[in-house]
Amino acid sequence: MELKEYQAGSIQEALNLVRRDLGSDALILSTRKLRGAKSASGGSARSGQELFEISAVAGGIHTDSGSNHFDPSSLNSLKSELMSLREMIFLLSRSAHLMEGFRINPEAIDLYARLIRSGIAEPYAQLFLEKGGAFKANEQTASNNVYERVLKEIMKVVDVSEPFDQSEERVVAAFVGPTGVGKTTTIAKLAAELSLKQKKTIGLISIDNYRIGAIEQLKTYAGILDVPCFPAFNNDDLQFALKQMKEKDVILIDTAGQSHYDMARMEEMEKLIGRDRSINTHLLLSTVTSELEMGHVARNFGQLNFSAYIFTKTDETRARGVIINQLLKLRMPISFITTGQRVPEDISKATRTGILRLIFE
Ligand SMILES: Nc1nc2c(ncn2[C@@H]2O[C@H](COP(=O)(O)OP(=O)(O)OP(=O)(O)O)[C@@H](O)[C@H]2O)c(=O)[nH]1
Ligand SMILES: [Mg+2]
Repeated sequence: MELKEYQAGSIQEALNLVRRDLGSDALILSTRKLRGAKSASGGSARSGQELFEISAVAGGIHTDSGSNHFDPSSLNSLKSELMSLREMIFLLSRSAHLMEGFRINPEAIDLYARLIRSGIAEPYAQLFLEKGGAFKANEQTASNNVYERVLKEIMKVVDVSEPFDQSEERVVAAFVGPTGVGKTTTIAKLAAELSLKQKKTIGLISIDNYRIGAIEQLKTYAGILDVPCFPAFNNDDLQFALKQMKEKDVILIDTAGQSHYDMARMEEMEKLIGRDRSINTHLLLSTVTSELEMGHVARNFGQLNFSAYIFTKTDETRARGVIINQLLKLRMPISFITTGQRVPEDISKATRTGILRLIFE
């Protein structure tokens, strides 16, 4: 793998040089503005003018098995936010404003690529860079500071909640969301954590009128933890179960997964749990869901008056920036993050720094 450097009087010209020499599969390793330097590689800049430098390698390095003798471990030492030339030209062509920002501070390109790679949507990535001062000329020498400031801006949109910590009163929490997002598994993880580690007394309720034997999964966990588990098919059942377990510290209510487009079922669920202010409802969103669909899920489940998000299956994607996209669409605190299938290990209480680490490490 041969690293090559290209210099020209504008980013676009430098990109053209890369494309001409290495083809459109080239990978951009770094971009920077050289002050007062002279063009050294045939670029069009003259002395005293702005000069931009791009370091790039030929593309296709991770698909070829041996013919180019590329050692994959050496890629790790390079920046993780590599961008293909094709991607970069595509992104730049979409926004003159972005192009201008990169002209002022070419190093912002690496940061932008990093945000995009992490799953943060383009307009939001641009917004965070702007807010973090990444497009200001006098910031260009302090790229670490810019990175930190951008992270701080992202952190500002993250709120967290701690539903089970401080309360003296009984906490009743319901878990809602589309099918298969991990509601029952998350309840099992929480029940184990709360009962075994925090020594709280727990009760479980399952509201699922749609599937035969739906309660069995929850009952199995209840049996292992030796906690009571009640089925509830209607409001009377629910009130009965809540009464039976009035001495418990925490009641966790499992619900049937449902399509967010099935508004009839949404209304049924609203009557059961959405109107009762003593129930804290958590909406579970799988991070594997597309940004667009996640937005629809949250909007339609909004009818249930949920008060926190739980993002699940964060182990199944590297584009965890969808969490930030969702917060920008509908701001709501995050209570928990789940990170795998293991019960009870794979769950963490949401913290602002933990979430940033999850997205950017
Ligand atoms: N990789 C991964 N899998 C998970 C996670 N949480 C749950 N799962 C898996 O997702 C699948 C569905 O989990 P459930 O807990 O049954 O999901 P649910 O939301 O209760 O499903 P329904 O009740 O059918 O709507 C199971 O195979 C779980 O092991 C997670 O954080 N990561
Ligand atoms: Mg379930």
